[in-house]
Amino acid sequence: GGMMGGSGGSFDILPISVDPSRRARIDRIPEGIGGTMPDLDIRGASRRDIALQSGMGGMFRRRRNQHSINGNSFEMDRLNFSVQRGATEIWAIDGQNMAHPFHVHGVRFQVLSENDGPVSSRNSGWKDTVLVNRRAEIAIRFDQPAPASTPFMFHCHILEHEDGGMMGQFSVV
Ligand SMILES: [Cu+2]
Repeated sequence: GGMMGGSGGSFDILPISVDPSRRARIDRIPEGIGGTMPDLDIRGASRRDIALQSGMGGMFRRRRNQHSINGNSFEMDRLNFSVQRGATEIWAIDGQNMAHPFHVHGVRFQVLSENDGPVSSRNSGWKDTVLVNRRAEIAIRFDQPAPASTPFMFHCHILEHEDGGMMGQFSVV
């Protein structure tokens, strides 16, 4: 196929040929630009449940403490948990029947499942944000350090949700 453009007729500007036999996931980086990037090894990974919660009174109201994660609305002085540097964890994210673009700072991750099923091709690569459409499991390896004084954040990327408290902080030590 090709893309068409111009008002005075149509012409090919970019031929695109998709090879459906190729995998969408990048699972290896050529040696010339730095080498391998295998899938995360999730054997023995601990599991963490992340519930993204919207309170009563309207899901899109921008009000403090309207939204939360695991029952906690964001507090600047709260460290929600600490992760061991170098560890790999599986986060089971529950969007509670609403779609939330979930973002984690300081890491890249792989999506393991969506709604207990296989991962869509658009989510098969390395991610720092994933649209959790009800539920998703992600695997994260925590390579970047973050002391408790300057922790990383994890949050929904809907502005009304994160401003309303759907955000937390974790250290990597
Ligand atoms: Cu949200």
